[in-house]
Amino acid sequence: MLSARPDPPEPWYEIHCHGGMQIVAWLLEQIHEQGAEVVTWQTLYHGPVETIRSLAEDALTRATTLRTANILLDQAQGACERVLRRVLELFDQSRVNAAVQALDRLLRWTLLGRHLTRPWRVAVCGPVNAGKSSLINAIAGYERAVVSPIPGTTRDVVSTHLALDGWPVELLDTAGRRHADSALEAEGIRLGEQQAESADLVLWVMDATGRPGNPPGNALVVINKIDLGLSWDPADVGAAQLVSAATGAGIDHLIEVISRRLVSDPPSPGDAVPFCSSLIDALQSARAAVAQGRAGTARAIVAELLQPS
Ligand SMILES: Nc1nc2c(ncn2[C@@H]2O[C@H](COP(=O)(O)OP(=O)(O)O)[C@@H](O)[C@H]2O)c(=O)[nH]1
Ligand SMILES: [Mg+2]
Repeated sequence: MLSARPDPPEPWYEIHCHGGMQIVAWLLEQIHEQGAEVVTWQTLYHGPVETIRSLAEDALTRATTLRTANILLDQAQGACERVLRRVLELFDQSRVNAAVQALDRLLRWTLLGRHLTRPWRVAVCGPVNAGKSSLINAIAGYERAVVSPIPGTTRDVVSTHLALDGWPVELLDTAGRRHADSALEAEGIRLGEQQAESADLVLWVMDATGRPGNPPGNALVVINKIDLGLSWDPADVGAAQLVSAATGAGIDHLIEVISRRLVSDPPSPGDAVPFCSSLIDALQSARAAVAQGRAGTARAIVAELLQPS
């Protein structure tokens, strides 16, 4: 389908086609052979120069939830850029303390900023048969992980992508820890432990009808199968979420708790949020420079960020 808007100042033609990437590539080739220059959407949309706003627009196209898209849209409309200009002004007025405060306000959202286009990784760990795979299915609301009454079925790390309270999350289903009968299973357990170490949050699932164990210190403890009744005192493991993957009891609340563990202090509409790792790294270097008494270096870092490249 061709849609044309041939009037000045610039004639505009849109081609909409079916057939996948190959057809698009072929069409571009044909048009290029006719003398047209092929450019990316970024160049077409905001020119070849990269600014903080154009970086945010770019990130916006990679947002997977409405909540993260809204935050990125604020940055594309200049929220972050405005604060950085203000920081630069404060440095120029030698108001270093005020500049630091503004930097610290931005850096409150370091973790969130790194997870606007990349999901938070939440590892679901715990003993075999506690109901880890069932819990993931209950949270996701669909059958994704393998659930079976035979202990140790989840041999590989299976991941499920979903939005929890508007945050993009990758739930990692790990093999339970127990004595491994086969090399394959041992590999599954090893993979699971590796995932748990690098995860942003560990959910430690325990069986309400089993024996209380020793959940790792910073994990979010979930006691599952409460539909069968509790055979031990949940106070034995400290704060815990009581759920039933089978009936869905407690799942809504668990999702809220996970969301608050990931983002305890979500930004308000219009807030400046540093939205990508390169920006966050630069701001952290600037902050570290001021801490070492090098305000000039910090100023230069911020100025560099505001310089179109
Ligand atoms: N009654 C009851 N059974 C459950 C619940 N969650 C899991 N199960 C059962 O417990 C067994 C082990 O579950 P699974 O999710 O495979 O455990 P995993 O090894 O931790 O992944 C299966 O038979 C499930 O149907 C629950 O909330 N209530
Ligand atoms: Mg499993």
